[in-house]
Amino acid sequence: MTRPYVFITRKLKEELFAPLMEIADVKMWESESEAVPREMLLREAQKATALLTMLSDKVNEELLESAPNLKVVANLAVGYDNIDVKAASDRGVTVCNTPDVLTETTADLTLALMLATARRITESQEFVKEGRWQSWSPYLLAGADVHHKTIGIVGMGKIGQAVARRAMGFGMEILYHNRSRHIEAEQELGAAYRSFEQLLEQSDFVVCLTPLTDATRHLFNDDAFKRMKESAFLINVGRGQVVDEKALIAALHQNEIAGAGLDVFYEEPIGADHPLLHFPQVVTIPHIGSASVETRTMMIKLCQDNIVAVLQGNKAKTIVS
Ligand code: 8YV
Repeated sequence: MTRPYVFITRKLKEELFAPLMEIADVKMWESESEAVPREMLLREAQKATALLTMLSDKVNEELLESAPNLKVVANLAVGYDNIDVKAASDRGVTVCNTPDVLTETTADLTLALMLATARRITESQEFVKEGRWQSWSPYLLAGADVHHKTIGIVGMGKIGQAVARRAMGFGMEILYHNRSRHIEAEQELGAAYRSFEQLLEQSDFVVCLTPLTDATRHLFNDDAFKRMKESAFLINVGRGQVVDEKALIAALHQNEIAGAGLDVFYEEPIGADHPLLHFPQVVTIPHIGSASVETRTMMIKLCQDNIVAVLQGNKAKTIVS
């Protein structure tokens, strides 16, 4: 019997893949930082029994059509907006993601970004590095308090709840908006449900963690920014396309909001000439929500476990479809 063939779309630590290599032929794309070219991905998909993919790989009809042997796609992320899950399910291809293992790490980063934005940490570092710190003044780089303010979490899934737990430690009032209510979160975290509009109007920090779907694309539009307090900050650790970037830029120009902390962007990666980089009140980081060494290892292992399970005829641990 021929061994299954697994294609991994980035160069990852080979030593992590011993269990998979025992049962399958494994090939990795040679680069750690560059996405695999589309033609090559399509070529590899033709032979693949399993794919380990990144958010930058589009798993759509075109790819699935060219992959007759494909049984499982394991995406190295909790989000899977790069995958046409319905088209995969229709063909009997299992789609897996990496929930849970990245929850706490992503919540840590969310708090870090919120604090950095409110307290002007990156601006302060540039100030010191550029030798501009020559005297002290009472309002030097004075930012906004985080403690005891109101946080509004849009998307109260596991990461949203982990953010809320951290916010409790800062004495914050916690509001949330979600497709469905989370009675447990309300009881355990004292989080209060609000409509999206109420949340925007009442929060000092609006934290976007909602997945990208047709319903959430451009959720943050002109109207949303107009509803936010002029003193409020948008913190986006979810998906860039949930925010209409043109509307955000206009809102920042018109001081409709105080600033933004952004881990995600409409089109990634962004270049050094991106308009959002011109605002001192915007902190930008390169989609590193779950990027700790420990968590990346757990995400990779979970992808591998899922692939091994499917290849051995068992049920994968974390199935999307
Ligand atoms: C990842 C993410 O950092 O899991 C997700 O959905 O957006 C992040 O955790 C990254 O995109 C890895 O693919």
